Amino acid sequence: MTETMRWFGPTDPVSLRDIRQAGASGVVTALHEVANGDVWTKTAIQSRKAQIEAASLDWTVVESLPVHEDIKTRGADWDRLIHNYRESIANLAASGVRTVTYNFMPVLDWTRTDLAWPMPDGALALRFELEAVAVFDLHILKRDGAARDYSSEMVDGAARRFAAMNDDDRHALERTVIAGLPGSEESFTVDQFRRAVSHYDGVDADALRANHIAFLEAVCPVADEVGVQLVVHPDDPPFPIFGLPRVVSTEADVRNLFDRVPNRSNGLCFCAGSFGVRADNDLPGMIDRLGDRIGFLHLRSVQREENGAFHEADHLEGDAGMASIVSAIHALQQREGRSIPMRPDHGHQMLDDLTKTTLPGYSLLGRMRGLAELRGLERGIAHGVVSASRTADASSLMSVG
Ligand code: DNO
Repeated sequence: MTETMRWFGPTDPVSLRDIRQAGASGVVTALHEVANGDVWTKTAIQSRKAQIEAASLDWTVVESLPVHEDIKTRGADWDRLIHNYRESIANLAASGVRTVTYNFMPVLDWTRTDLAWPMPDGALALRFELEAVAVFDLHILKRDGAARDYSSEMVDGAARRFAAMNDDDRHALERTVIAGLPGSEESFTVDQFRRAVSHYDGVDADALRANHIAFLEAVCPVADEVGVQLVVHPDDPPFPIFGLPRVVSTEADVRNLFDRVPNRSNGLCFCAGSFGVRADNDLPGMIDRLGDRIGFLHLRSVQREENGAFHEADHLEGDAGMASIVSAIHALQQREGRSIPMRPDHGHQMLDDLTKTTLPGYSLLGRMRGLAELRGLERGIAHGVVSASRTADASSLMSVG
């Protein structure tokens, strides 16, 4: 794997030097300062690239070139936005940046309900609870018909929970859900969020799928021509929330995209944490079967809990089965003779980072730990030290004390 770390640009509290010392050879970044829908110019791309290279790192992957809501809903501005998207792709290719991540999630990108969930060792993890989403949806957003989307037990539980919250708790939940997590590119007040959700009235899962395909059909020919691979990031979490459809949640969803738009630039960002929330996603099997389309890897593990909740576990723990995933990646790389860019996705807030201002999920030390563990796992597999057997569980290899 080509080891990278995400960097949010010059304002990121984690510096390029930190990333280099953490052991990455490249960064994954975006021109976050460019408004969603505007063209990324050659000059702006070149200048960011030069800054990265001055720190002896590569700009390995773009994450993300955001897809404007008017493309997702096929709104009035579609033609202009597609034109701009194509131009940004061509400009990136001209600067030698050839892997471009995007997502097709309506309104919200990744969503969590608690950004500081204490782990037994005192580190802080990100967590998602469907019941907390229900509290926001039913009692703060007050979305029409929302109660239909939750079980009656959850509706009752949400009512009790809302009643027990004070104003600060309610405000904190609201901000966590809709203020925008790092990289989300969008941030909403409750009114703005309500309006944004209403733009999807009449856009169901089938319509969203059709719009995704129309987007790919419009941009992939240009990407093919200039040698860029577009990699779609799966839905996080991989199921509908706030009544909004989500259509990149399973192997069948992704397979359908490749069947419908076979262009070679149509690729996948395999995010183990996002797909791994669903127990019906067979993660190593997906790597085997979708392998030639995988251009980028997000490695992270979630621990599933009851009632649609999950939290982010240590990279080698939780439900992902990381040893089997890295074994499948190793086999894919051997088969195809390539090294796939990988980033340790998120990390716990731990050690000195507990006293610093950090971006949720993107503090340095937790990700550095993840990168070190994943790198070690891959080296072990490559040297035949770690069994590549699909049943091997990395956590059982040594008892660390
Ligand atoms: C979260 C990230 C996502 C991802 C986008 C890709 O940590 O994985 O925000 O960057 O969905 O467009």
